[in-house]
This record gives sequence, structure tokens and C-alpha cells, in this order.
Amino acid sequence: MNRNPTSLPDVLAPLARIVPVYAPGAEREDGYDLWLRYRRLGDGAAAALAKAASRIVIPRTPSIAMLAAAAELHLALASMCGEAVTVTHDVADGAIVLAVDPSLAREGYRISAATEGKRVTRIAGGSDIGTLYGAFAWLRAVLMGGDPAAIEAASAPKVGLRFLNHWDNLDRTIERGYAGQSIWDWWKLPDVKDRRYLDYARAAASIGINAVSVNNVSSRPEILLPDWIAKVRALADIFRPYGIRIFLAARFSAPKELGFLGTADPLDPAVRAWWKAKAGEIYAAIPDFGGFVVKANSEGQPGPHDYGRDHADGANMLAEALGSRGLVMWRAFVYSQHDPEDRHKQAYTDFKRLDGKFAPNVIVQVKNGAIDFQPREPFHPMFGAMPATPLAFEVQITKEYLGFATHLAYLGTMYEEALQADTFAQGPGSIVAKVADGSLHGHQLSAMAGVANVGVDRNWCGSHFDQANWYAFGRLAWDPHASARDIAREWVLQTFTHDPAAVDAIVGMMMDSREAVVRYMMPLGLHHLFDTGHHHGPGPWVDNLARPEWNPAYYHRADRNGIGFDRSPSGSNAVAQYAAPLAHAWSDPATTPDNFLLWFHHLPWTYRTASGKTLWEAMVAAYDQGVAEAHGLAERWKKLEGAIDPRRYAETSQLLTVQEREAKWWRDASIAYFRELNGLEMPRGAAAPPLTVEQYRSIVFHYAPGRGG
Ligand code: GCW
Repeated sequence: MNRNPTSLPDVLAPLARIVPVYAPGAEREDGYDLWLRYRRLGDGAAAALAKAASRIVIPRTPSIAMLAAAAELHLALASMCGEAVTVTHDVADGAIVLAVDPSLAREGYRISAATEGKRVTRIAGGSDIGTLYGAFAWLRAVLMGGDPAAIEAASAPKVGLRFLNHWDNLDRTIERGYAGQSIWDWWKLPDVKDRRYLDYARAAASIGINAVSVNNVSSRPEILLPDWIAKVRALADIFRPYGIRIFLAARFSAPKELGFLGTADPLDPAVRAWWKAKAGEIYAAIPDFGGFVVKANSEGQPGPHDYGRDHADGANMLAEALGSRGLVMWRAFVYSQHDPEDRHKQAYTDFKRLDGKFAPNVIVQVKNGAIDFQPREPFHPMFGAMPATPLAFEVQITKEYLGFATHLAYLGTMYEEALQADTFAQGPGSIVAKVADGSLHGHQLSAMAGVANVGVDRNWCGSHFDQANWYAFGRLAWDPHASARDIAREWVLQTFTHDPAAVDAIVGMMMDSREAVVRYMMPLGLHHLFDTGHHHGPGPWVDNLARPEWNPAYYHRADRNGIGFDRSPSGSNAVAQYAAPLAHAWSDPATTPDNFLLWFHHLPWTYRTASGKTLWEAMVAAYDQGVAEAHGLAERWKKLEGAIDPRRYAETSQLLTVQEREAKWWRDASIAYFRELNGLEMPRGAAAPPLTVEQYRSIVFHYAPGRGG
């Protein structure tokens, strides 16, 4: 399907060696279309598609979402077949009939071929939004190479709220964004409605996203002012046909900071009245407003603790203001520099005792792991431990800690690992996915939140492969029990190629990629060893920051004798926050998987790991393997030249070169530093780092992306 377009004339070759000029047609492969890549099919396939989808039939009084479904099919069919199809009310052979079938789940759909006595495809949803999802599912099947006349499928989302969180500031910078500025052009809103808003809504809806918070959780209060609500409303109007509800990150101190009141105490009647009025004002503009996401008493953000109140007091006050109209997504990412307790334990300690105290429209939003989106973390101990509270499962799609947009790291496997982790809360099989979908404790409310990786870069996400992480998040939020490999395959078929060997090769690279990153950055359960502020590259030597728990040295605790954070009963005893089988296994290094060894234990460098190697030997071997794997990714990609279009091939090649270089840097800087502490020889066969620790320490990065405003 994606054969190389006409090749570049030979005479242009000298230029092409210097600048990336592409052959005609290649300029289109800039990634803008994401996985909605409706390219013209070959004549035979186009004729078959045109026959199977000769017209689009909509109900007599179609809702706006039904029209969005028809518009998508219309766009796709016209692009793929080369001619427009009619949108009509009359059924005929070859029609795609869009319908609502209230017997289906509200957001579910059923696609059936050859029904109604005519040769038609019927796409029915439990509501018009279900029909829209069905239309996207039908298109997905077509793009993956399915026979358009025979596609049958039925599905419904397992998670209620499938939520993208943008950490976009009001000045268009993005905290932890690596794909350029924010796509929300606040200054020109509400008058200028950028085409991107629509394309964003289409892409998000195509993978089932139904909620979006548009501003950074480390929020500014101005978004709640009337002129800003008007801007937000313009976005909400564009998202509505696509089934997406808008949320705002609310700054807890807004009534005070905006100068309306002298306090933001959640129990103060004037504060409660202010938020109620504010909610009323928002609902008058945006009747389907989703609610608030709140980062409170975390990393300098204001919150109820400022007034001696607890998180439930704060969340319930906002929940009351919204009433049954909306939800409060109250984040559990809280830790304090004044608390000497292991940071791993703090959120659990703070929230566990509040279980059952939250209002019915509050969801507590919990990161996948207890610290902070690290390349690998054990699952957050709150999962399974808060039976009376619906918990949202939050992950980062943007790769703050996995190589920004320059390293290939497919995160489907990382999400899957956390979702499949067994909490043992209700005995074996109590996996995190069952907390995310609400089934473990029978909650009606369920949610998955992903921190978006979208910006104004032409390819949206900063690299082609980073699009797969947005895609995988959406697909797993739809079904948290789905397989990361299947999702990778779907994505490759829709974006890159149908050539079976190439598909296998690309899926293979994706599946191996995140583990490679873990190995060359932080093997064996090491975590949080990033350089300060921008988090780009290694900073294991950093130990002088004011907040103790912001120092990498706090996490690795390495010295002459050993390394690792003792969270066993002899240390911080964070293991006790997990259910008995895990607490037991993870208390002893001998029964702790190598992946988490130094997360839970402080061990001598001479400790014998399961492999028979000493800890030092195992660590160096893991770093070396990570570097070899990064090199391997670049080599595997080289074999794909010609199998995919030249533009995306070249752009990805350049990034893989960066990744390999930075993998070496991670390894060498980390080993140089640890070796300075332990004074050990390099293990046999391993090369010593080329630079000194001082030289690695002295590398600085001015204006690294993602720090926000
Ligand atoms: O990972 C950390 C980031 C912060 C972020 C915080 C959070 C928005 O370094 O930039 O703040 O997580 O999740 O609130």
C-alpha cells in the first residue's frame, strides 16, 4: 500500500545528502494524519471499497455526533476510493447504515455485514457516540486490511472516563511537552477556531477518548475568569460532536488569588458559595462540562492542608459545587518535603485513611507507580487498598522520563505491565486493570488518565513512534485488559505498512524498546536518577537540592559498600503497603524480582544476583545490554529502508542515532559515578567510561524542552 513514491531524480542526490529533500508524494508523510491515514488505495482495493461502501445512510433527524460519524466516513472513503460517496437517508445495496440501537451499551457499538435484506453494513451504537466509535472501528478494520464487505465487530468501553490531561500552560508552553507549543492558541480563541482542534477531536475520539482537561494541573487561576471560560467554551463546542467532555484543572486557591475572597478554606461558607457560583457560570457556557482535575498540596500547589483540612474536605467541597453535573478528579500525587517519611509511602498514608470519605462524584487519580512515572516502577500500593473509593489509573504518555520525543520507547508495554500487576487485594487475580475498570470493588465510576504528548509539531507528538503511545493509551483505556502487542500491530498496520515482514519487524522493535530504555537508564530497580529540572539525561551525583526527595542520591543511596533504597521491614517498610503475598516476597532480596531489586533493597555491591553475577557485574552488564539494544534498534530500522516511505524512514533514523548516543552517555555517566563511589574494577570484558565523573557532571543543557512557563 505504501510503496515509495516516484524516486528523486539522480541529479538532486548531492543536495539530498545534505538536506532532507524528499521525492514527490513523500511530503505528505509528515505524520499529521496520525493513524487516520486515508491514502488512495490501488484500483482493485478502491473498487472493492467503493462497492462495499457506496453510500452512507444516516437517520432522518441525525444528531450532531451522527453527522460527525458520517463526515468521517465520507472523508475516508473519498480519500481512499478517489471519489465522493453520497450521504443520504435511503438504503441501497452497498450502503453503510448508521443507526442507534438502545439495547447496546451507551458508548458501545455493533457492526454487522449483510443485514436488512440488502447487502449493507450496519453500524449501530448504543447512542450516537457509540455509532461514532463504531464508524471509527469500521475504518480501523478497513485500514488494517479487512474486507470492507465483511467487517463484523461489537465492543463497548470497559472504563467510563477515558481522559487526556494536557499540562499546557496559558502562555502555550507545555510542562513536560516535547512536541512544540500547545495546540490551544488561547490568544486567538474564541474567535479563531484552528483546524487542529477538529483533527485533534477526531483522533482522540477514534481511540475512544471521551474527556480532556486542557490546562496544566500545576494550574493558574485565570482560566476560571469569564473571558477564559469563553475560550474554553469554543473548544468544548468543537469537541462535543466527538463525544469529548472538557475538564479544567482548578487551582485550589483561585477565589483568593483572583482577589474575590480572603481565603480558600474549603469549609468556609463564602468559599463554598464562590465555587458553586463559578460552577454555575461554567455550566451556563458549557452544559456538558466534565468537571475539575485538581493537584492540591503537591509540589507547591495550594490545597486544603493550607487550612488544616484534608484531601476529602477539599475534594468534597468542589464536588458539591459541581453536583451531579460533573466529576472531581482529585490527584493523589502528593508528597511533602517536610515529611521525613519515604516518599514512596506518603500518598498511601495520606489517602488510605480517607477511604470512604469522598463524595460520590469524586475519583481519586493515582499514578501508575508510587514515585513518579519512572521508566519502571512497581504499581502504586493505593491500587486495591481503597475499596470504597473509585480510583483513576494515571500514566504519562509524554516521555518525561523515557527519553523525551527523541528516544523510541513504546509505552504500551509499560502500561500493560502496570495494568496486569496483581494487587492480591481480593486474592490472586486482583489485577490493577480491575481497579481501573471499577470491577474489583464494584464501582460505577471508572477512569484512566494519560498525560498528553501532543503539541504543534507537524506530527503532533514530536516523533512518529510517539504517536503510538497516544494510540496505545486510548486503546487500553477502552479495554485495560487488551494486549500491548496487538495494539502495536494495529497501529503499524494503520500507519506504516501492510508488508507482513515489515509489520513484524516494526512491532518487534516497539515491543523491545521500553525495556532497552530501562536498561540503559536505570536497571535493576534504580529510579529517579535524572538531572535536575529538565530531567534530560543522568544526574545520579545530584545531592544538593533543597528538597531531599528531589535528589537522585536520596533514591539510590549508593556508597562504597552498596546501593539501593531499603524499603523492606528493616528499612522504610514501604513493602507493608502491599497485600501480604507481595509484602512477603518483596521483603527479601532473594524473592524480589531483579527488576525491582534496588527499588526495595539496599545491597552490597558483592551481592549475588539470580544470574550468579555480583550486583556490580549485573549492573554493568545491564547497562551494556541496554546500549546494545539501542544500537540494535537502529540496525533493525536500517533493514526497513524501502519498506516504508522515505520521509518517515529518514526522520526516524536520525532519532535512533540520537538514542544510541544518549544510551551510551547514560551508561557511561552512571557507571563512572558509581565506580567512583565503590572503587571497583570494571567487570571482565566491560569497557571503562571514556570521561570522568566531573566531565559528565559539567554537561549542561540550556533551554531543554518541557520545563513549562
Ligand atoms: O513528574 C512530575 C513532573 C512535574 C509534574 C508532576 C505532576 C505537572 O516533573 O512537572 O507537574 O509530575 O504530576 O503533577
